[in-house]
Amino acid sequence: MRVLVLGGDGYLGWPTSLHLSDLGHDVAIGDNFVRRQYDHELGVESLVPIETLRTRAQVWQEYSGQAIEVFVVDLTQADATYTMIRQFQPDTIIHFAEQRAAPYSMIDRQHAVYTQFNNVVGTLNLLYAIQEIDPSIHLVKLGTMGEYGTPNIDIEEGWLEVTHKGRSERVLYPKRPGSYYHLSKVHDSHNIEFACRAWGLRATDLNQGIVYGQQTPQTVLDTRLATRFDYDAVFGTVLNRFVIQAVLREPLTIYGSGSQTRGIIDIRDTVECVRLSAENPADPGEYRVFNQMTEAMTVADLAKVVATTCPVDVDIEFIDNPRIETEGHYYNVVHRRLVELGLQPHELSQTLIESMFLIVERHQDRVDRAALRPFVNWRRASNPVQPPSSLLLGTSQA
Ligand code: NAD
Ligand code: USQ
Repeated sequence: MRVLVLGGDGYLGWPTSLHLSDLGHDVAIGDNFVRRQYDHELGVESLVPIETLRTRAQVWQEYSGQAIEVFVVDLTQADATYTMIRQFQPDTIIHFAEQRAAPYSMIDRQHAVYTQFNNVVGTLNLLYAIQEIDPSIHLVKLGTMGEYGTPNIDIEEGWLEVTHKGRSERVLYPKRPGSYYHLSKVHDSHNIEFACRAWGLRATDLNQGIVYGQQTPQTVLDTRLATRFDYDAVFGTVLNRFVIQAVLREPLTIYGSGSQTRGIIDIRDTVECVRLSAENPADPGEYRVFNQMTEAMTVADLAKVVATTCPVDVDIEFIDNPRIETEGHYYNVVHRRLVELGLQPHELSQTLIESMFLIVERHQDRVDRAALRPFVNWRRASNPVQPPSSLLLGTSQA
């Protein structure tokens, strides 16, 4: 297949591109590098150093003999998006290219507007480009489990059979997301479903849980093939942060009571789920949703697994929850369809956490500890971005 991976310079897009290229698919990447720009804005960096996309693609070609073409394109620019698709002529487009941090979207009005503009307009341009250039292209779109929120009923895969006053209907599962970022994904889902209904497009919406881990069989071939690993309180996700905090002997920061339950997934399963979705496309006119998670755990349990795996004592700090989210809730998610397609899930193991400890130990001197502390409070309309501690006037670093 000819596969265009949008957002292929990011945490998940890069290893997915390598996985698909390794299997012989003809892969191209589209990205505008804005993720690297957020790091400059926030004064942080990936814990693991990452190469430029051009270097990454070059190194991969040396190892595999497979070329990965690179398009520097902002999806909110329709002309450039259309040109990229006309030039590459993909069979499948995998769309990772969005602003993906809930705290970033909750910094203030400007960041909320940016997030929704970037994500919703980018996806809408893409839908129009597919319709006008080649409606047979299969769109595989990264959504999120957070679209559903934490309802007091089972979470189905995208759709719900409802009987109301004696009449029945199949409806999109009701959504109650918890940030302006998560809301952008809900808006995308509605736009994609409508495009399938109106124009006969084919799409798979992958409602993915929180990803953990940093290595895949391809990214470990050479340090220059590494993917990013975020630890800061804006882009770092919970399990990755707990692992980094444990190695640095910093307390694991549980927000609220830690009784919130989330779906999680190993990065090696992410790339495999995307492959399975791409190689088994939706039918023309079909909008299908897969819940892309392999197990559910509370935040407190995630902290416990990390603390018990760590060879030294680890402190746990309960922080007043800066987010608005339900704790101690019901959570039962159906996630069958990817397993039916052949997914063999990796469950969270102490071995994996130990391997993450080793990665962190290697790069721990790159951490700015101040960046671990959360500063985005959902209850405030404005949360000023602090300069990193190393740039504060009057401070010096050893
Ligand atoms: P990431 O920020 O590392 O990667 C996203 C990439 O998209 C970046 O390289 C960025 O430069 C690019 N991008 C953003 N806006 C763009 C635009 N307008 N035009 C072109 N490129 C643009 O994020 P990630 O962690 O790899 O996540 C990828 C996708 O998976 C996102 O859509 C995210 O919402 C979803 N997701 C991630 C997780 C997770 O735990 N990381 C969980 C569930 C869903
Ligand atoms: N949390 C802590 N301590 C921390 C960080 C987070 O207790 O130091 C808690 C949060 O309060 C939340 C949970 O851990 O209850 C998850 O937070 P997170 O930052 O790991 O994940 P989230 O903001 O939901 O976003 C991440 C990705 C996003 C993706 C989403 C999947 O950044 O792109 O969409 O996971 S899901 O959560 O299923 O919506």
